[in-house]
Amino acid sequence: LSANNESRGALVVFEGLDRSGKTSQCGRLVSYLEGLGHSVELWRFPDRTTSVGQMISAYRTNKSQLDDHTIHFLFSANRWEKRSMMETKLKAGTTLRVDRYSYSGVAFSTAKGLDFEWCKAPEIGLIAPDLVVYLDITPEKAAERGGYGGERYEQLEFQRKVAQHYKLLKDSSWKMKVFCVDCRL
Ligand code: NYM
Repeated sequence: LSANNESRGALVVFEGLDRSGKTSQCGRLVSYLEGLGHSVELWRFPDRTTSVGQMISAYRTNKSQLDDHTIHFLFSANRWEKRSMMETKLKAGTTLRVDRYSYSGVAFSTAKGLDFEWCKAPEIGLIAPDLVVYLDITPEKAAERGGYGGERYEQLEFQRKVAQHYKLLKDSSWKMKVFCVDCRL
């Protein structure tokens, strides 16, 4: 995809800890852009509508157990299975506002202790975002919002590790044009 092609839609990714406010910020951006007359769609990963997405959901709610490497590949496969649709939409001029993408894949898996380079490898070849908006919130503040539920990653200790790994990723310049929004207040 050529970033210089003016009729191409933009790929804007929102990233952050669980409960950082991605979903509401995404919704706001979509309404704003639609108001300006743009064609915009709100996507999210994991996409639970596919069979891979259903395997991911079962894992996240502790209905299935999977090796850390295996679930890493499933999250990545879930992005790959949407790649051609993503390309078609962007080429047709639709802007995609995506809740989580490769950065979640790498930040969450490296927080579990998997190797950084290994985690990035399956993401190579996916469409690079035009912008990644990182919603910067402390793990403590995020935990206060709405209370964590039964999701296996929604544990304060683990979210602290994820925050550290997001930071490493942000500083690593890995395909990221990051714009940080301070949500700590
Ligand atoms: N997650 C999400 C990953 O571990 N790897 C990924 O590649 C993606 C896209 O799944 N805790 C994790 C982050 C979240 C969870 O939660 C998705 P939600 O509530 O759908 O944003």
